[in-house]
Amino acid sequence: MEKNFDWFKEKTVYQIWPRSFCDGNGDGIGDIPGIISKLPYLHELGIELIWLSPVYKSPMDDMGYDIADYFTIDPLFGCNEDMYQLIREAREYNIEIMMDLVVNHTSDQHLWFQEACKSRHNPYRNYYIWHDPVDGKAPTDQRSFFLPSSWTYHEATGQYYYHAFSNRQPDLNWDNPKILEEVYKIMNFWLAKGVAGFRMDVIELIGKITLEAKFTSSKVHDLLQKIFRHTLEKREKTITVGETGGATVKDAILYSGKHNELDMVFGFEHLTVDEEAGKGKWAIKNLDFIKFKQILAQWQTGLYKKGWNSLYLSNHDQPRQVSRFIDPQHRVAGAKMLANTLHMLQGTPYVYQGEEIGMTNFNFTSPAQFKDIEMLNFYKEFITHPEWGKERVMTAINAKGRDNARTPMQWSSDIHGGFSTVNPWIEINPNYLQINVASDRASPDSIFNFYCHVIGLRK
Ligand code: TEU
Ligand code: CA
Repeated sequence: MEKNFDWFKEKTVYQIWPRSFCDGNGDGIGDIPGIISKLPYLHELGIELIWLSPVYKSPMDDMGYDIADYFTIDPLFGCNEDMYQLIREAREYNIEIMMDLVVNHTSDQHLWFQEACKSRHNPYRNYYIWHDPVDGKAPTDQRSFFLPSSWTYHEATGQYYYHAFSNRQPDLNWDNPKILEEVYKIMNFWLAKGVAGFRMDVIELIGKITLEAKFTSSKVHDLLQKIFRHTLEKREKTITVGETGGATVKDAILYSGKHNELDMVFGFEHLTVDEEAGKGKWAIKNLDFIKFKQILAQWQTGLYKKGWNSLYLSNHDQPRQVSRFIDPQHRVAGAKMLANTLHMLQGTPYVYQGEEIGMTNFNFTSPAQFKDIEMLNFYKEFITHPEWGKERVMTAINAKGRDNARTPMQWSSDIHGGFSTVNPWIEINPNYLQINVASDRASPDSIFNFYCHVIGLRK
């Protein structure tokens, strides 16, 4: 079989964050039957690939990016049969599904971690990263993405375990060859069920050198080549995209240029132009448009004939692009300008749910409205911080908080925006009365009709 590396190059990917896309069973939470009911909509938009954020069993500490069972769909989203039906029915619309592979860490509810915590000699102990206390404290002063420390002390066995994210997302120990075997099984299971490929969550971090944690090494390329050979290589048409927050153009060429690791990666460089260098997402500053254009150009020229680009401005971790890049009074024209800019570049474009109708950030006024662990922890830790305080924290959250992108999809001006028949799990943006699919569909000059046009043009 000759592997086809080009089959996806005229296609556009639509990212669905399932909890907020469409509620099919009236419990206020998006689900797979809801997604199935919207396949005709995605077909009308011209979509031919879906990146589906995690739908596996999870305690939802990080909204599904903390997986407790990689082979079972969480009952909140439906059952395995629903997933197989989605794969089948999507194909009838010439749409393939990419699932989200989250294997830098598991949930602390995963069987492996439950076993690992039973004793230092449990066979699953070194599926994770454990260290003795150093001078009675955590082994390093490494911060995690969501907490002041990346280490949590486990009383019962007297050691710390490492977690790059929440303490309920223990990192897997990729120095243990058994982890590769487990990941082959997970990927081959879903590939056999008919998924076309995967978006790979924080995949650069599996190359971390323990203790420095965030520092990545060439190890990630060696691991990805092994994964490619044991799962994707023998299949004619697959697609993968790696989430590589720290990647440069050079890294992107290594990941995507030799057709033996990934097809493309998500870089973040172009999305750091509104934060103070090296200070992280919450240290907001005026967006530097010149730098934004330069970075897009560098990735275009740098990857030309050497690798492949992903093209995105939005996802479930980023604020709504029209609120980030455009003055409110120019929302419609601005949304079209961003779409035109992105879709006329070389690479694979990603449309995040709601972007195609110009959905905006929410205006949070109280932490009672927050659902995202990153926002809740940031608020809790920094409102008492001498340099921050409540006002600066709320300004940063309204600019960059992930829940801005996680409010219910606005389908119509009906109650709850047509997302559900009951109160959604998270507040809907009150502007759903004006900004929704139904009204955009009805007006020829709408953002939605522009997206249909620009996606069609590429094809
Ligand atoms: O995101 C990884 C990542 O880079 C984020 O921590 C990002 O830097 C941050 O959210 C910016 O606000 C992936 C998933 O996309 C994210 O939803 C998960 O929370 C995270 O990994 C852990 O799985
Ligand atoms: Ca539901």
